[in-house]
Amino acid sequence: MIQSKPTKHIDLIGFPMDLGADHRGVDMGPSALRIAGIHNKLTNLGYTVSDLGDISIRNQEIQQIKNPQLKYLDEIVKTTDTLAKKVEKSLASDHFPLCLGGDHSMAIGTIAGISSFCKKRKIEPGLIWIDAHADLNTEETTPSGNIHGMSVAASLGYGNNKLTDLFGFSPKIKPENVAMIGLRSVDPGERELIKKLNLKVYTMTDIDRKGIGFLIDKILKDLKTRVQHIHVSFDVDSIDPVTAPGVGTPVSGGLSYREAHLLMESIAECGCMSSLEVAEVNPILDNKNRSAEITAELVASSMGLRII
Ligand SMILES: [Mn+2]
Repeated sequence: MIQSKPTKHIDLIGFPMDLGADHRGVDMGPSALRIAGIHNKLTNLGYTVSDLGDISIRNQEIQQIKNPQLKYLDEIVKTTDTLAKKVEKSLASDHFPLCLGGDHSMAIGTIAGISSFCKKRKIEPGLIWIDAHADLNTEETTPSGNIHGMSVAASLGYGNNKLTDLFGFSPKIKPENVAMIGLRSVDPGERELIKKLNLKVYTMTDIDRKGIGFLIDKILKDLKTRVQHIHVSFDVDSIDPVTAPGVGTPVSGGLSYREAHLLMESIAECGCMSSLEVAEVNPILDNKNRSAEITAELVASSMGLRII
C-alpha cells in the first residue's frame, strides 16, 4: 500500500534546461509557469509553497557539443545531479517536490532523487509518464542525439553510464513499475525496448478506444498495489498542440483540454502522488503564455482543485 501521501508543503524547483532539446526556448519554461501563477494556484488550495528558485545551468552559447549522439552530456549530468539532490532533500523533509522544466532531460535527475530517497527507506518507486514521446532512446538508437529523448531509458538503466549511474546505482526504477500514457511518436529503437521490457504503454489509440478515465484508473490501481511512491512526469506535449502550442516538440493528435484535466483530477482523487514534474513548456512557440497557464491549471487539478 501507498505510505507517502502528498504533504501540505510543496517545494517548487526550477530547472531551466534547453540543452537536451532541438527547439530553443524551453529554458524559459520555469519562468513562464511562475508568471502563469502556479504559486498562487497552489496556496489557494491550502498548501504552503516554497519556491527554491532555479538550478544554475550554463547556456548553449558558452559550450560545445563533444558527442553528437549525446549533446551537452557533461552539463546535463552535472545539473541533473544537482536536481536529484534537491529532490531527495525535499522528500526527506516530508515535502512534495514539484519540478518545473525545462526540457524532459530533467526527469533523469528527478527520478534519481526519488529513487535514492526510496532506496534509503526500502520502499519501491513507481512512475506515470505522460508524454507524446516514450523518451526511451539511448546513444545507440537516438535519431537526434538529444538527451531529453533518453530520460526513461536512463532511469531504467539503459544508455550511457553517466546518465544511468547518478548516485552510483542503476536502475532507478523497475520496468514493471512504469506506466506510459499519451504516446503517439515512438522511434524504432524505443519500440524495441518497449517490447523487450514489456512496458505498460497506453497510446493515443488506446485512449481513443477506452477513454482516459478508464486507463488512468487502471494504471493507478495497478501501481498502488506494488509501489509506495508514485511520481508523475508530465510532458506538456502530451496535450494536443491546438490547445497547447507552446511546447518543445509538438505532435498532432494529443490529449484534449478536458482529457488532460480528467487525467490530473483522477490522479488527485487517488491521493497517491508523492512528486510531480512538468516539462517542455516553450514560451517562444506559445500564444501569450496560454500553454503555461494551461499547465498551471493542470497542476492545480492534480493537487486537488475541483470544479465543485
Ligand atoms: Mn518527454
